[in-house]
Parts: sequence; structure tokens; C-alpha cells
Amino acid sequence: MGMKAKLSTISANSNPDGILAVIDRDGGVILEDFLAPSILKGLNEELANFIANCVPGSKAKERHWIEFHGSRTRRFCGLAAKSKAFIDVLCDPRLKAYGDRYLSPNCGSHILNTSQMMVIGPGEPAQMLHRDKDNWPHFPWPPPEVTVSTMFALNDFTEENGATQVVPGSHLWESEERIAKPEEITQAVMRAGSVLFYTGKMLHGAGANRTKDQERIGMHISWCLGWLQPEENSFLAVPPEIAYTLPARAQQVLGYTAYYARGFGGRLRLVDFEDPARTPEAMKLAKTDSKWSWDRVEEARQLLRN
Ligand SMILES: O=C(O)CCC(=O)C(=O)O
Ligand SMILES: [Fe+2]
Repeated sequence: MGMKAKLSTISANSNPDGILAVIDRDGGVILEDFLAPSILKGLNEELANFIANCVPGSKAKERHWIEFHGSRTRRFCGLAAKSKAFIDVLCDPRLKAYGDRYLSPNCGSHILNTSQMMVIGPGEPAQMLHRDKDNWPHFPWPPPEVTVSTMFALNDFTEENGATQVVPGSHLWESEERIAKPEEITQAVMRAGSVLFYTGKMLHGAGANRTKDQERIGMHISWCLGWLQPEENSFLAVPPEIAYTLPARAQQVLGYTAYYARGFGGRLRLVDFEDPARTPEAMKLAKTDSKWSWDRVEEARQLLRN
């Protein structure tokens, strides 16, 4: 009673079953030092220009979304076409294991929901609390797990600069409508390179940035059931000319391979009844014998520009 909410912070090297047990209990967990320093550096370097060129505020017309996005926050998507280091994160087997654990009870394989930079600027108020599963509001509460999320700290997340607000335990609440009491809300304070894992049922939202001059640099990646329509249209964000030069796992989560339900459950995302990755066009782009390299992505981007 009267206890301040608390989110666990554990080492990214903790026993995987232990990590999952904490998420089951609280709805989320902070994994410290998840990103190798070289990857963190790569993300920050490769995304810096995109951040600088992104105008803060919403591109939406609807009041709800303008408010949700905030007026001092820079947001953009499609990170797989923008950063080589991001591809390493996208293909990280630890993230696959996380998605598998929560989503495979209800699908043959999961898929990328969206990848987003969320760079909160000074003076931005806290975002409304919400659940990421609300993209698909059609299941009665409690819904099955349809999506799992991550928020990577690309710089230090502090109470002052807008560390994500979370409500531990809210994934198990009896009522979806219940409003979080102030003492039930805490923040995902973590140092750069750490990550917050949280399932689609956990209440959360961006924290307020009360600093005068510090941006909070967050990178969100989420996955959803492989048969569900993702939030982001990866086919437009990452065109085939780029996608088919990427590693197999990246192609799969971006939706560039067929979805196989288990057993005789059928297949989705086909081209002429077949796996799109097996079409002559895709095979030509993939040049499957050569190893993946970012140079080929740059080459593909060049071709698309011309
Ligand atoms: O920026 C954050 O910390 C969280 C933002 C968020 O949850 C969202 O935009 O869906
Ligand atoms: Fe969210």
C-alpha cells in the first residue's frame, strides 16, 4: 500500500528464463548494456543526420495523433533503410527469442511491427499512457499477446529528459479502463545502450522532458503476430531493391518472405502462390551466393535515387 511502483533493472546477460519471468510478472524489464558499444556508436552516428533533418512535431492531421506525437518530439520510421547498425539489432537472436516467447503461441512466425526514432525535445509534456496492443483494439480484455515492444536508450534516459513512463503490473489488471494512480507509475531510467522490454499489454508513454537543452534519444522496435497487419508499411519504407540485399532474418521480419502458419494452416504474403523471396526478381536482387554488405544497400539506394 502506498508503495511506489518499481521496474526491475537486470543485466542483459542474465539468464533468459529469468528475464522472461520478470516480464511475465511486471509486464516489462530494463536490460542493462544490451547493445555492444560499437553498435550503439554506429546507431548514433548513422542516425544523427536523419534526426537533425527531422522536424519536431506530428505529421498527422487528427488532434488525437498530434497530441500523441507531441510538438517537440522528432519521430521517424524505416530504420532498416537508414542504418547498418540497425540491421544488426534487427537480426539479434535475443530479440527473436523475445518475440517467439510471447507471440509464437498465436502465430507461425512474428514480423516487425515498426521501427521508430523517438527523440524527445526540451519542454515536451508527458505523453498519454497507452498500450501498444491498442493498434488492434478488437480483442476483448484481456487479449492474447499480439505485440511486444522495445525502447532502446541511445543516450542516457533520465527522470528529467523524458525516460519512458511505465506502469508495472498493468498488463494483468482486471479492467482495461482502469486509470493508473500516480504511485503506480515509474520511469525507465537507464543508461545509453540499455533497453526497456515491454509487452503490448503494459501501460506506458513517453515521459516529460523537463530539461532546457537535452534531447532524449529513444529507438523503438516492436514486433507483432505474423498474420497481423503491422503499424508500419515496411514494403514502402524499405523497398525490395534494398530489402533483398539484407540478411535473411531482416527480409523475413520486413515481410519479404512468405508467412507459414503451422501445419496445413496455409501461407500468406505470397506472389503468384509462392514465397516472394523465391521469385526470379528477388533471387536476382539477393544474389544469394554473396555475403550481405551495407555497400550493396548504398548501391541500391543510389539506383533508386536515379
Ligand atoms: O518515447 C517513449 O518513451 C514512448 C513512446 C511511445 O510509447 C509511443 O509513441 O508509442
Ligand atoms: Fe507506445
